[in-house]
Amino acid sequence: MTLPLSFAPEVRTALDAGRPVVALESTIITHGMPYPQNLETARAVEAEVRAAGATPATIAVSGGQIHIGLTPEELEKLAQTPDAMKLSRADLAFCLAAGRTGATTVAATMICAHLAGIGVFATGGIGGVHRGAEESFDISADLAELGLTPVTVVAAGAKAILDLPKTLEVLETHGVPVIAYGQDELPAFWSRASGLKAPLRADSPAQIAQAHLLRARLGLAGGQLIANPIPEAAEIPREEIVPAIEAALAEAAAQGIAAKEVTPFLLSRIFELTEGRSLVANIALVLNNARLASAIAAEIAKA
Ligand code: PSU
Repeated sequence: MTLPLSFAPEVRTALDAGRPVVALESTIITHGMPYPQNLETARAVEAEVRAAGATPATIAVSGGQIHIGLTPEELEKLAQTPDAMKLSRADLAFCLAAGRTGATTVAATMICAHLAGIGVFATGGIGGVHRGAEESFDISADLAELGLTPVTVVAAGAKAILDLPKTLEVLETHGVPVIAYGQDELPAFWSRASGLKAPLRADSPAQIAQAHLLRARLGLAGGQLIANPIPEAAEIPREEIVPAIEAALAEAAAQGIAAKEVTPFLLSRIFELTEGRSLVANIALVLNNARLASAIAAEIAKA
């Protein structure tokens, strides 16, 4: 049985030639942002990767195939499919078997990128330990995946809706290097500051690429999390975003929102509560992550 992977021609060509390729996820498109900003952002992120000299590979599932790179038409269609399955490790194979349409989270995108031979992936923010997890046990499968699958994930930290200290603890348990880029502090998605020191710090794409290659050489399972702070001009300072986060969390609790619905609910409520500012920041941080991921992919391709 051959792998159900369907490559966009430009991605196949780039991989065969050993040129830098950056994987991009699709849950951010279907469940992370409203239409049409989701489509505009997906296009802009791909353009950013190209401008940095790499080839973008947006990953999604449909028709029994994992698509590694989408055509403009496929991207447009996906952006208008909010009821696509939100795929993680648990439901990827089921979605393929059922022939359904699915958008890949960080966890599922890592799996697909690795199968496709892509080592670097850019997103907005990973999932993590939800607040109150001591009661709900709600911990994103993204964390365990980072401990299993050898892909370097560039994100703006974990989303600030989460319990960040507990998220760092779980990543440590899974042996995941959490590397802040260009600062000592762990960034918190919409804000550059979290009040937490990151376990590791890197100041150049070459250093991150070296660590990526050495992990493979050492036979270490799992990936790296690169926590890239949002650009200063786009950030929402912590004291401004925290009230919106608190309000959205209280509403989610009152409405009994659980499991896969939590993150999309919180993101969309924070969007409303900040009158769209959170989305503007989210778009800026994803573009910034796409640039850094492209630079890391270029260094790996060189080596
Ligand atoms: N980054 C964003 N917006 C998003 C996501 C990442 O800027 O919506 C998605 C990713 O797909 C990530 C998911 O895997 O949020 C986390 O969902 P959960 O907390 O349910 O694991």
